[in-house]
Amino acid sequence: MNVLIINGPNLNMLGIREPEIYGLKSYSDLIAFIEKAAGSLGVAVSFFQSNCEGEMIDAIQAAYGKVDGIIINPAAYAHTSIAIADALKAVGIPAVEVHLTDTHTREPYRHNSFTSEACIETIMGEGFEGYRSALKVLVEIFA
Ligand code: DHK
Repeated sequence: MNVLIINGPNLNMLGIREPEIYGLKSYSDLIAFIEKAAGSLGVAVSFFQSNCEGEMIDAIQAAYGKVDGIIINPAAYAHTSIAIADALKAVGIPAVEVHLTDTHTREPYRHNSFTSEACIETIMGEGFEGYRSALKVLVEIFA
């Protein structure tokens, strides 16, 4: 099973950005965490990170016919991007949305997620562990 992990804007700044909210661990630490979690679940993972909405859409479209599942943290684009939601619907690849923080307990403008409407499940507030939970959701689907 092949899963593409897409991380959106500012997640490359983990460890530097607002550590009181996002923690002290870096984006590289996140990649290492996911690689280890995926390895123990027998899942092959590839990674894409971008600060640009269009590049994220291109990555979703390029995944068509190539991966079994997508795990996406659209970051702030979750709250604004109907275009990313449409791309996820267009390819029809089972996708799980992850947020490191619980966006429902943060500012009101973070409460809605357009992209989660295109995902089979949304996991939030679990930090890095949320990506392991998302991998498990996809493993269950393909079991
Ligand atoms: C990450 C971001 O960058 C924010 O814009 C979202 C999300 C929350 C997260 O919790 O991973 O609102």
